[in-house]
Amino acid sequence: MTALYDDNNIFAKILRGEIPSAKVFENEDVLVFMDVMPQTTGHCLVIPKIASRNLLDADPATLGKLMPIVQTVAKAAKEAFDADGISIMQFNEAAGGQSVFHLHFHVMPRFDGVALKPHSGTMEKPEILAENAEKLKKALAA
Ligand code: DGP
Repeated sequence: MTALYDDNNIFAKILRGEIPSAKVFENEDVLVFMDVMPQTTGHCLVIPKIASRNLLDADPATLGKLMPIVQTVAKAAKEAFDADGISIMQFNEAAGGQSVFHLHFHVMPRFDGVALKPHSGTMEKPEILAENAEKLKKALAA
């Protein structure tokens, strides 16, 4: 049986402004913000504003609005953090590694020879997240 969207998830709360986040970009369909437990410097998340649990229930039209932003943010993140590459990750259901049940794409700057930190590991300091959000905003504006 397919699980339903629960609007008490943490990203729905971020979208409603009920909890803070280090925002990078926003339009009427998409929000980009820093991952609070980054696996790499500059790790951010791209989410649709519309309620979608994950890739499995998302309307293709939602993906159509999201994916160009994933690409733009990936390019900007490579510049902003002088990265050697970018990993895009996306998990579906607990068995697929998902822990927050609102569709999101991870954008992770990668550096030669540097392994990713653990998934959902250590919380980053708010000031570092804010600093990295600013770097990414600047690269997006360039
Ligand atoms: P996953 O659902 O497994 O793709 O991972 C969820 C990601 O969301 C994980 O990298 C940690 C991050 N995360 C969890 N809670 C919060 C939060 O309250 N704020 C932010 N910015 N990120 C969060």
